[in-house]
Amino acid sequence: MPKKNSMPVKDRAAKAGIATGDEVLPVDRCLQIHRIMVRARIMEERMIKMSKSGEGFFWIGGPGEEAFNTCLGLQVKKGEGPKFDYLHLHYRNSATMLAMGMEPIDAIRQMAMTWTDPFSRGRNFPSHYSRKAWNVVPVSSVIEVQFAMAPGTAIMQKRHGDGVTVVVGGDAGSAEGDFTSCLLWSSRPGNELPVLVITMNNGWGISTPHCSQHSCEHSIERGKAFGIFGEVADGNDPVASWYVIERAFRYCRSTRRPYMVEALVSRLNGHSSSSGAVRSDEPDCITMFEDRLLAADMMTQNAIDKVHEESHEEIEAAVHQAVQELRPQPHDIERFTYAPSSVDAVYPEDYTGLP
Ligand SMILES: Cc1ncc(C[n+]2csc(CCOP(=O)(O)OP(=O)(O)O)c2C)c(N)n1
Ligand SMILES: [Mg+2]
Repeated sequence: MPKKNSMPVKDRAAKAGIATGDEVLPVDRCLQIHRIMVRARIMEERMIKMSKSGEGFFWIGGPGEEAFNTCLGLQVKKGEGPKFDYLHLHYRNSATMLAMGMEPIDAIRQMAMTWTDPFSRGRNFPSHYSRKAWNVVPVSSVIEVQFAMAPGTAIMQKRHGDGVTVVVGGDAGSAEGDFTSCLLWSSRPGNELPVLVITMNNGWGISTPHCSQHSCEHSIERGKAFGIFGEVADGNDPVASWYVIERAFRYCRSTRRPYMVEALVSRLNGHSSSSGAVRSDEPDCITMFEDRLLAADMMTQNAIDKVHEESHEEIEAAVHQAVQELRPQPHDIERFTYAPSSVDAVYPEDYTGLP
């Protein structure tokens, strides 16, 4: 098991920051995380409005997952190819993408279904990201398939450098066989893989409560059958999340073996726009973090308000621009759908490749 931060108490006290237990997150890091969390939230809330006002058609996303997802994105070894981390995300990872450097307008373009959407050219749901330059493989609406694919990138990574495959999904999805396939493929004796298996447990699968389906409280308990270590994180707490993710990355990177994290998070706007996206009364990671920033004299209320105002301005400008951009045209329908392959030479004009 990876060790916890063992900084002596006197040094920890001298180091200004916000603490959860023994672990302290320094001021600069807290302010960076706070700003990304706020930008992500305001972006998602504006996208919900878009889904209700006709500027978009369907919304699904990550309000409530900002604390954990921001800390994840900031610690990814970002780049293209085998030497960097691979990300098999789910549809609530917008804060991860913002933390990695995504411009909000690109998420909004996908929401508005414009041709300028760099992830799907206006043809996929919002929060269905993909970015080759960052090893972000396309997010699937079919839940949990990413867990069957993740061992594939990890097999290749095991032979190149210290890259880690990160796979993220919800608690309900972990009931599917793909989740168990991932555990099995990641832990074959002598062929263990550097896979960081993350379950975002918001307690719900659309309208089905977690406790009505899972006899074990935490998905990481299932790792025991495969010899995989893991930790449960308070995913609403950026300090706890930061260090759980740091330990998990360090373990996978150095041992080239799998590790599991279950993050307990809130679901703040229901499942998707199909169920109304109405705000719930579950704990809000941003207001809780802001209370701690104020109590630690790290930010004043004015400084917090300024971060919100600046984020609102950034997002409004992005929406204003995105909704004026071109939408896909009928002749675009088959463009960028299939990658060129040797099959095309054998069966020109036939996308199925079948005789
Ligand atoms: C294979 C498959 N089965 C069912 C669905 C319908 N569906 C979409 S989201 C969802 C619930 C997922 O819950 P969870 O995995 O906990 O993720 P959350 O949405 O709570 O983040 C279901 C059943 C689907 N998209 N794909
Ligand atoms: Mg869930």
